[in-house]
Amino acid sequence: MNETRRAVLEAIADYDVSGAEIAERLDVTRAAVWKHVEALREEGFVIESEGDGYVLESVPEFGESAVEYGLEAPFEIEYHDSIGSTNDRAREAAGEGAENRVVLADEQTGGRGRLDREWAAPSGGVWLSAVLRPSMPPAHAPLVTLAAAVATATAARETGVDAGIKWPNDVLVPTDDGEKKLAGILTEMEGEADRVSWVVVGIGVNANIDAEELPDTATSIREQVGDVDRRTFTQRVLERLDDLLADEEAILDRWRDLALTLGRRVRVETPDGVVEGEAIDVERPGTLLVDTGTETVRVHAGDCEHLRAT
Ligand code: BT5
Repeated sequence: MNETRRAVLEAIADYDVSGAEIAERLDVTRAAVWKHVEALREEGFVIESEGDGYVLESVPEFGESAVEYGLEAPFEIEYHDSIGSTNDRAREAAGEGAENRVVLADEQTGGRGRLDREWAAPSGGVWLSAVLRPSMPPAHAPLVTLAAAVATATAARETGVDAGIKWPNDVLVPTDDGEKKLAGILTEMEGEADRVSWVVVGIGVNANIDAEELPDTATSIREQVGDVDRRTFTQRVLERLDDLLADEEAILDRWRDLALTLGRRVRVETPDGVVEGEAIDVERPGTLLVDTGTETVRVHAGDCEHLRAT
């Protein structure tokens, strides 16, 4: 949202204030103030004109200015009703020099999971990709994925959903017929040997979506607890993510608190073969420790399956 528009919004949110007063305060013309008010109305803000004053009556459920308004994290939002993949758009923006930009969409027509798997992303979800430029070596980037999982699971729990994390990047909900996936995370990056250039962290949350529109293994916030206010939910995810990235020590601690994987028997398909055993811990930057019975194996990447206890 442009600086003046943000200032106009903040002014009318505080109290009933005239266009002339806002114009004077922001050192712009009254016509400019009116233009911003009209643009905000088009985004769904209900702004009443009373006399020559403006009053903010309500904020839309979703969208660019809606999510930026009241957001306590330094992100600029780029919103699309429909887009191929927010990760693709965020990568493009990263290439153009963007930083702390969040590409957000109501629907994706070409959502991607890891290893180019398909990601179902119908209207009603929270599909976002953040362009970050953390000062860390590329080897530490998995921490960003863990932070995103923690931020998402925490925000989901705040809505009343019993969400936990499966290593490394799935947010799941335990149900009667097994664990169902509520959210997934796809981190992509570009960097040199010792320095990350950019990280795009893509977060997909099945928010206000009917379960029938999703794979059988998936669930949604709607299915678990009913519809959520996506604006506030998105703000909470981004605020938690921002807090965690500023405190790397907290990431693993919080991850352990939310983990469904630790203490479980797991089967992990890694690029070097299958590892089976008990998941005993996670260590920086996101390595899973598996006790196979004969040794402790450190797993850096792979697909993890929770097995039934034997
Ligand atoms: C992931 O991959 O879990 C990462 C998903 C990341 C999606 C976000 S949305 C915003 C951003 N833009 C993108 O284009 N992507 C990111 P993976 O662990 O590979 O899991 C993919 C598997 O999950 C699929 O093979 C399906 O089995 C299942 N799946 C597909 N859509 C799903 C959904 N909406 N909810 C739950 N599971 C789903």
